[in-house]
Amino acid sequence: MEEIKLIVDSSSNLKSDSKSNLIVVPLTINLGNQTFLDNDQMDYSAFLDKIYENKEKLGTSCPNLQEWLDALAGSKKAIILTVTSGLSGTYSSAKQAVEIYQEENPDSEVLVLDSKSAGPELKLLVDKLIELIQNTSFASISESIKAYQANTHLLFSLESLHNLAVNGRISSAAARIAGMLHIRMIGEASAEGTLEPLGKARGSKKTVLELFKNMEKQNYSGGKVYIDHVDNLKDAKSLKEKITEKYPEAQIEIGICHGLCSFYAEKGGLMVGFEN
Ligand code: X90
Repeated sequence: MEEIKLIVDSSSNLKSDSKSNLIVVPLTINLGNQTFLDNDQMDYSAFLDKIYENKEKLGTSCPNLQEWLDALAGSKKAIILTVTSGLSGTYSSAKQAVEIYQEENPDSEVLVLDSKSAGPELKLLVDKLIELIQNTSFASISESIKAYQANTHLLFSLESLHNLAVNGRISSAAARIAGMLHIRMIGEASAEGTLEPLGKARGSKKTVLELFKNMEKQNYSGGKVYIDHVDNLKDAKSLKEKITEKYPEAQIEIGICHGLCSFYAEKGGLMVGFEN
């Protein structure tokens, strides 16, 4: 097996794992004049409270070139998977870093992939990449992962769109829903990797039902599912139960949103990555 480094940014809600040669590069969250690196040392729930205490300017920034270069250091072959280029400069900063890396290491090969998504859909892609690294040649990974990606999706429900709206990451149509009290927006990552509203729901039961309905609309039929939540284990569990009722064999894992996804999906948010 070739030694291939797998590098993903922290929008994936994953932790670095030396067993799979996986390195997670952090994005940064800025609350007023405080800066938080979205890494393993972050206390996500304390961070969440800070977001809501903070009345100053809130924002995020993509990893800088040095962070990518540090992650790439020493590798002959590497794969970088990033959060959607439709909402973040992360993909383009990774591309720039790779250019610099390859000038210094002309015989290195680096594949940079745009997930067109965030959170749990990246977990599916990382699982598949680990499998491909073990079973196929480096040259064929790009095509295989793109074929897989055509059959993975991201749905989400959001109780607040405040942080997405103030940072200009959603359209004006979606921003209008942001003002509605007690309404959750159900949405999907579009093919271009932007946030696409699909509908609204009131209360946990309706939200879970809507998410499940939309999964089936997108041809879900028992594939692998990752559900990442922001302080909302209850609804994550109900969704898991709902899926399991109809698809008892489905492999479903519940996880938590790390800093970047917590910042944008906000308290109560659910993100659902699934295969169809
Ligand atoms: O500062 C930056 O470059 C980071 C910007 C990232 C913005 C997207 C993060 C999304 C997190 C919110 C709900 C899912 C929307 C996904 C649509 C593709 C989660």
